[in-house]
Amino acid sequence: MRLGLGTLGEVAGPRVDPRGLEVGVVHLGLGAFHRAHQALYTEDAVAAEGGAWGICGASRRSRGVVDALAAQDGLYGVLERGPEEDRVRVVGVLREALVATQQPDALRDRLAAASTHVVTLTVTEAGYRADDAPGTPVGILVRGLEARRAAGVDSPLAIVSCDNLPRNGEVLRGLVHAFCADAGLADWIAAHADFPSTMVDRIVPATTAADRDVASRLIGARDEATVVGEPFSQWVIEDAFRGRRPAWEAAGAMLVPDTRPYEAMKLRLLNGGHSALAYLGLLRGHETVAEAIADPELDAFLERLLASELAPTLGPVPRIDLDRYRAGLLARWSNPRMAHRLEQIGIGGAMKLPPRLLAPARELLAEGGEPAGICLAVAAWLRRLESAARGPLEEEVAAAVAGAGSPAAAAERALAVSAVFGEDLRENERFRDLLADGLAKLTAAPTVD
Ligand code: CS2
Repeated sequence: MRLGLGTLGEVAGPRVDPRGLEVGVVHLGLGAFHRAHQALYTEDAVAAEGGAWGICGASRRSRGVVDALAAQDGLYGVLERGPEEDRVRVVGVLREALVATQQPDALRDRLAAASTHVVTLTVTEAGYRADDAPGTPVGILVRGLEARRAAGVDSPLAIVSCDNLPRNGEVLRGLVHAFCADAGLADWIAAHADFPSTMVDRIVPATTAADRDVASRLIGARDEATVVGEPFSQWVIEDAFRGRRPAWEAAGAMLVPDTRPYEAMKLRLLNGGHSALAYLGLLRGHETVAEAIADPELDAFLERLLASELAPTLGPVPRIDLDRYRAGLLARWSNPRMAHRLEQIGIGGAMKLPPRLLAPARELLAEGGEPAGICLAVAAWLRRLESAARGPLEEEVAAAVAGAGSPAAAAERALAVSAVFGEDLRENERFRDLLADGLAKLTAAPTVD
């Protein structure tokens, strides 16, 4: 028996009745993270306060997830993987799924529809580019907004970035603005679209065939669209909506005037810690986060990195106790039942490292501090690029470092790639020396002592 509307009543169903739930949200980037995060907040918001907030999700070009969901009437299971046991929840808020590159007009019409009030995005760090390929997330948004204007839809549209970038809403607003060919459209967008920034958090490893089997067994019907997530989840949203939106706060989201302290906390401690664990852990032969943090040397290194290099760059974070947050992170990473692969986290370092590790390094240096642990993690990334560079920027860094005769020369050459390191870090003697020390250490042996 395949999960779907036909199994409602036979298996534990979603918290809202998917039948008759109209679409009010368009989501770009139908990966596992959205389905394990914002979709649940939206479903819970509908369960608590109602509203026509079904989601139309668009994948960029992959048919796989769209077909699997179509065969299940949009229903799928979220496998919540606690340290002791698994639980499953069937989600029904996703009412439509399409492939952006194959159904561009349907997607444009959804964005233009008066019934659409919110657009959310999870398109990864690399999706925030201003190049003029119309198939990019920014191109899709502008085309939809153009159609919305042409259709005379005047209700405000909230465009909510959910990617791991500081000031993600502002960044997206700037890219959309820059992409607009005519000033009339840019003015119309400024008057009709909001771009709140958000901080999103939930660890969502890639789903395996075994995970789908477990979920199907727990659901009591075959689920080919399972996503896996840890029990923890957090969403902090800038309270900057002129129009309508789901009552996400009723689902546990925090709506705050300024998300910056939360962004810095999460990007530096969780994501920065993750990237350090990934590159150092891979060098030491580990495969998953739980394995890496069970390595006593790495665990001690991470505690030091968080406590003496990353946390000191944070100001107070309203309603959060940072010591507890840090302890919570170590517990989340240690969850032995989560197979969160270091390789997955290691992808895209050229985009990930600047906000996660380089920004705090700069601030630490400015205060006279020593980002030795950060530099060791960056050195591990450089080592990883020798075999795993992906994309033009990483290839540029790998090529710059290749053949350097000494760690000092390698550090010098890497830092010359200003698209990653800016113009300032190569001029900073302390940073350069620490990076060279890190490279020397890792060349001798992948030690983190
Ligand atoms: C990870 C994130 O892959 C990565 O770079 O650091 O995906 C991380 O798991 C999420 O941001 C957690 O919220």
